[in-house]
Amino acid sequence: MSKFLSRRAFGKWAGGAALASSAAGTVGGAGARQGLEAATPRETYYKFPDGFLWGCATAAYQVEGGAKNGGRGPSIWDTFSHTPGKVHNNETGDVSDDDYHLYKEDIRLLKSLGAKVYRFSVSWPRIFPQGAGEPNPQGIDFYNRLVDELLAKGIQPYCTLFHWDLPQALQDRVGGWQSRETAQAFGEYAGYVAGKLSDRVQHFFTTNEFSSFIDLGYRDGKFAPGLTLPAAELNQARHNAVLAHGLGVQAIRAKGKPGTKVGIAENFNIPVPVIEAEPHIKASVQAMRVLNAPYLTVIMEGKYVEEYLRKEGAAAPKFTAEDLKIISSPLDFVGMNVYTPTYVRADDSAPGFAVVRPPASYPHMASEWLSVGPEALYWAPRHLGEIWNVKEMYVTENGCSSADTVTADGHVYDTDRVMYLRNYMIHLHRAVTENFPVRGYFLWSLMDNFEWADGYGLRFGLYYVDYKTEKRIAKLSAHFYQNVIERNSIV
Ligand code: PNW
Repeated sequence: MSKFLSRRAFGKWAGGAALASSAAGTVGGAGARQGLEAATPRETYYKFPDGFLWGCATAAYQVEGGAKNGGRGPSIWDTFSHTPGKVHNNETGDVSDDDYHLYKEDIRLLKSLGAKVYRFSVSWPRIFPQGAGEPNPQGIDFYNRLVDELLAKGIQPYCTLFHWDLPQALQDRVGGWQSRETAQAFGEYAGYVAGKLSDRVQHFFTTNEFSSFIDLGYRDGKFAPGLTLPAAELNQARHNAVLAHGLGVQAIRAKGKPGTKVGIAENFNIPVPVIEAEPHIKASVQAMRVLNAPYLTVIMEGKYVEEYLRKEGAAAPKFTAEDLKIISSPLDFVGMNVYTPTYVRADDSAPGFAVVRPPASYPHMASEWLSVGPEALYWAPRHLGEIWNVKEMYVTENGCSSADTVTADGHVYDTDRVMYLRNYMIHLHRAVTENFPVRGYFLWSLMDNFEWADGYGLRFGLYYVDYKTEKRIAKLSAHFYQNVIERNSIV
């Protein structure tokens, strides 16, 4: 290995302290810090406000492994991934990153990035192996240990309650999200976890990305439980999911310590005006409300927009006024998962906008769906602020897949991910500069993990994971992000 490419020299060249590089590695000490002087970057105009909360996000089924450990029951993703032909190479989350056992090492990786916050999710079937009824004390114990370790390292925990791993028992007993009973069970589970963790966790997210677990799971059959329901049943499942969110909000407020904050993590459609001119901006505002009608709009407005009800006709969801009140329970903050833009233009015919499909030449990252549109990270907070007057926001996910390879010198030079992140962050900076109240940013993801139907074939991590050895290797993007956090500025 040449001197230039030794780990330490790489850290120097990257302009920050050496990063912890494997489960067994060491975090750079004072000596490695000298690298900072060796490569002081120029000041930029992209400074973030003091106290901006930089961090990373993961989700239980994607990183934990330990599928049979600690009394965990099966989830619909265990069943789905063990069904041949559903996931790339028939891969499963049985072991994954083994974070269930290696969480202390993974928190060390976070610490060496300088992360202030960490967004993790709780596995519902660890807490209630049967979906409801008797809690499994070993389940909450794992999250107690995780939270304590984060706090000991000075990292604030942000907890997501549902990131798609529905207990299989609920799918079997009542048809999962097709039943209101699942919404009730979610409320009880959310209240239970808030009761146990809110002495140390101040921020909870109810659910993550409705359209992913409902539309992909119950309409397209691409995600667990792999169903392809007709429109009326699909819309009812959507309704049950937003109802679950509302019941969760109420339960967290009832059972959490006073001062506990609750919000949501949602990948709403992000309408970006094709060009930034008034008619298209107006169209993008209308599109934001209409395209997100079944989920975020009803949560923020307490009613389904007319365009949605009219379009669905007889297939529209059945609901009561009381349901709408629960669904629109006030939130303390809104989290946005930002990946791709939806380009829209003004259009004279109703509903006043048209979606502009990208041409075949439009660039995307390793995931085909992940078209590159950095402006999405400006328009998401702007729409939330201008349309619904949201007073506290987080970027709960942003990141990308890349065809990462470990080169002969032992490094991963993911220059495309660095390009992607830098450009998105510049647009986030614009939003913050215009005073949209974005308080923090969670990069997806801390490390490579089980990418749902794409299995281990697509990598989103700042750390490369060798799944044979569970070794973690800091990618170039990890050095980039460490630098951003250290300087609180895009570098
Ligand atoms: C999110 N799309 O999923 C999830 O919250 C993560 O669990 C996941 O690993 C990450 O993004 C990367 O995929 C998405 O098709 C899945 O637009 C699909 C889409 C967007 C987000």
